[in-house]
Amino acid sequence: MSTTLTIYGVPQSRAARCLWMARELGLEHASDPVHFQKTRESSALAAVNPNQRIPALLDGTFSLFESLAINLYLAKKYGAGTAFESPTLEHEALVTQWSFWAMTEVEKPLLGLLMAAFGRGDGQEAAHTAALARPLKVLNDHLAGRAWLVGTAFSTADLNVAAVLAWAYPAKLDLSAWPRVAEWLGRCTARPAFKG
Ligand SMILES: N[C@@H](CCC(=O)N[C@@H](CS)C(=O)NCC(=O)O)C(=O)O
Repeated sequence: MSTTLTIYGVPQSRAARCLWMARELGLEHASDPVHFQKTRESSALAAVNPNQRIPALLDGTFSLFESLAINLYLAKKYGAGTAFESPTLEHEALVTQWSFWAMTEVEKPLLGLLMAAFGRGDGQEAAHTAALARPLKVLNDHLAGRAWLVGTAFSTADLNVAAVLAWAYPAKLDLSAWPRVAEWLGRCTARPAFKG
């Protein structure tokens, strides 16, 4: 499919989430690989995202920021006829629920562990690990008897949550207490579009 999409941000950043979605949908897109240490130096990025953070998306004249919001938009606009199209309002609501959940319940403490793994911890690693126990139990319980978060196929809910939770690997978070989460995350990250 020919598109006018530009995704801003190096793959070694939250832009990876949107690059993953773009690959899942087979979207042609340009990349402006703004580095996360140089976001303030890019006037092109500032024009698209006044927060001067990556990722950001430009689709024609439409601009959007927030990694998971970008993925919800890409799925809705370009995912018709694929597993990324929500068949019902309720399915779509659950996709939104899990996406917000990943950002509000998981991302911050996991980022704390990720920074620690790269030698830039805040000394609160025990608290971050403890904070993750509650959402990881919720996810582990939810995955009992189901392969995917919403419906019967890999969806934007899986992609958005896994894209956040994949930090568990470089953060060296031991997921063995939540085996269904570990297996599900393995299934998500085994997808060719993730590896790409
Ligand atoms: N909630 C935002 C967070 C964006 C964000 O903080 N991105 C980082 C890179 S992963 C960044 O741009 N850092 C540079 C800066 O904050 O100036 C999203 O998910 O898109």
